[in-house]
Amino acid sequence: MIFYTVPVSNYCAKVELVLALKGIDVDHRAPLGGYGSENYRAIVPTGTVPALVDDDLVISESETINEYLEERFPEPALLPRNMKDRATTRMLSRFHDLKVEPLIRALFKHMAPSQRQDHVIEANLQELNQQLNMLEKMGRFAPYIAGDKVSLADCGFAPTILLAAKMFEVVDHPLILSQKMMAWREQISQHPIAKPVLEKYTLAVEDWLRNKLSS
Ligand SMILES: N[C@@H](CCC(=O)N[C@@H](CS)C(=O)NCC(=O)O)C(=O)O
Repeated sequence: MIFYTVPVSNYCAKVELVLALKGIDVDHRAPLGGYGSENYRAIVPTGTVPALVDDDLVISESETINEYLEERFPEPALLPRNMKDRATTRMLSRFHDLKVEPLIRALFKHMAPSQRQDHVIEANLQELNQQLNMLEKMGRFAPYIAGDKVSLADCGFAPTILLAAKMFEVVDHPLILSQKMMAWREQISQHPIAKPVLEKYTLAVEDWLRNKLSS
């Protein structure tokens, strides 16, 4: 399988976590000509990363890729066996993609001091805190988001919260997480398989932020 990825993408890190947790070996490739390029679109029509090629199958969208990996490599399971718990886990993962991540993505351009607008950063931070409060009510945090085992839901939130914390730190509006969220963050960042993936992702984020700050 070929996995198209770029190091700084939190959506790619979301899939990287699943690959690592399931012990799946893939051929990592950077999108030829960069994402969005004509060359890359000839292989992956959406032009986005992450993307996965498995023989004649070409899929983009991190959630679809992770669900496919879960079906193709069922063990270790990253969705609960119980149908209702599985539905809840999927809801949490969708909540990440639709409600939380876009608030962070909207601030990417504000990392460059020349384009920074404090009121936008403050508004998004406030909205993020509200969404994280909601997440706490919907999740179990026992200690992982959906329960006692790492699940697909953790794989989206772990890189995005890491990225958000670094971004808000450099713009002097620290992201203050609740005790529950902090305990979860500690747990996932110390997970023996997730840890090296998240450490590698941290370096990519720090590098990206250094570039943004000097632009
Ligand atoms: N919803 C997509 C989002 C992926 C995404 O936005 N990827 C970015 C890089 S982090 C990208 O490819 N951007 C290029 C574009 O949107 O054309 C997913 O879950 O995979």
